[in-house]
Amino acid sequence: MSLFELEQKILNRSARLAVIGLGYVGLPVACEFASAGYDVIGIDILSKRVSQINEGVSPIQLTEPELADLLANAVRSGKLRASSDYSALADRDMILIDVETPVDEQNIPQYSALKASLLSLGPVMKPGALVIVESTLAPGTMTNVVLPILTESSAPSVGGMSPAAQLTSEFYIGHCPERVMPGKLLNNLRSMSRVAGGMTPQTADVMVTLYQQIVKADVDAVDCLTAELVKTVENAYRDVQIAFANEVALICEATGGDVWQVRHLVNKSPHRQMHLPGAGVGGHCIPKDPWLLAYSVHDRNIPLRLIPAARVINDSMPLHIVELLMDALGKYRQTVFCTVDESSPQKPERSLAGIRILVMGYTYLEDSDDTRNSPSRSLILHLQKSGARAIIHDPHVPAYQGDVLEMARTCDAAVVMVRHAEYIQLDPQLLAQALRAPVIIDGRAVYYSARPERDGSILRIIGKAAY
Ligand code: SAJ
Repeated sequence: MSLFELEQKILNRSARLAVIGLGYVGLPVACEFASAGYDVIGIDILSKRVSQINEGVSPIQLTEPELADLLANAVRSGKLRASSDYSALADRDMILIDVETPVDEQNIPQYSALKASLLSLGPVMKPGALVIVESTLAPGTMTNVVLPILTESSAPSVGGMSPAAQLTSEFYIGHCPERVMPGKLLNNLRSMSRVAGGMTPQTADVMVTLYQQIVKADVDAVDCLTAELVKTVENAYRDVQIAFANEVALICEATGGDVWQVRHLVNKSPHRQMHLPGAGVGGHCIPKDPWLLAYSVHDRNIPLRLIPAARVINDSMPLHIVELLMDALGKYRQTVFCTVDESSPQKPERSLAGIRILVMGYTYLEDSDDTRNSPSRSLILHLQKSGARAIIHDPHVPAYQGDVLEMARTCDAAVVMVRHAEYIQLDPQLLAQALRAPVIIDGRAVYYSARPERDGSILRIIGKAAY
């Protein structure tokens, strides 16, 4: 099939679509194209997820209310169905790939899911199919990984295809990186601009036509490398900006400043957008995309310093929270037990051994149920290494739901790791009174406006000097 024919099928809604990977990215995409009138098959290796979707039940709960209805209607209309069987893709004109592309401990991209989907798709896809990878990729991946694997896996077997079919068993590939955010999956999908990277300019143009059916924002036609660079750079940019804010927070703590006031006033200056300092950087995008970008030059002599350094700074913030906690608890002990280590009066007893710490927030983002790469996980490991016991509360994670004040009553101190609405509404004085040692470390400035009572409670806000 020619690209012109593909474009006509897009415009008259007769194009048959598929989405491989029905997670936070793939499922909204599949639903959106189905509700736009396309016949969509969703492929996922998790049979439970496939069954849920075919029953019209969204596996993504809570923070995406509209998605549940969109899915139910798409399935009920027969426009969307899910399967684990790749042979169902044999009649598909366009196949979108939305599988995970994480990095490992050495920050090397792990493409096993991507490669597996390409190896399964190649042999079944029909000649002239358009394959669009939406997963975030290290620049160069479309040319060096996707194209060779698809070429190899779709190569006609000697006896398997007629000579004519073998002549036309070409395919088209492109990269259109996703720009979703848990809690705003459908909103971002519909309203954020997209970059349509085609292996050829003509392919990019057809991709623009496809995405214009669901995206009410710019869809910019570029080549694959540019699309790979745009996505990884936009997130590396954010990571560096957050790291800058975090480093300024450390300076303000040490000098007696208030990073929140400094940030507010700095941002009044034109062309300044200082980001929010905090207890760390989590999620499925920001912690890994800078490493995908860096990997694109791993085999060349390009000395990357800023991008890796930003990752180190942001990944160190949970440990900094533990430092603040040790400092605050030590000072509390000084005031209550009047214990001062004579040998070093400036270094009060800082041990966390046997201490129970209430960790408030386990997701990586406020009012979301997404816990991927959560900074709280890193914090808890540090606490456990220090001999402390972490008691976790999170209103959006079923395993950690509960009455936060009741839980506080069993704990010695609290650390706020996520800016959940429930915590914003909680009176910090009630929290301090519930705790056995009224010590609160606030890693997201939730209680910035609070004034701790003069009853000895200690509220340390990241980026602000101790009272
Ligand atoms: N964070 C900070 N300070 C900030 C902003 C975020 O510490 O100023 C932390 C958050 O607490 C969180 C992490 O960084 O732990 C990531 O936060 P995020 O707001 O960037 O949320 P994500 O990871 O869902 O980011 C996604 C990204 N979108 C895509 O990759 C398509 C990001 O590029 C977007 O800017 C973001 O959504 C958004 O705001 O839409």
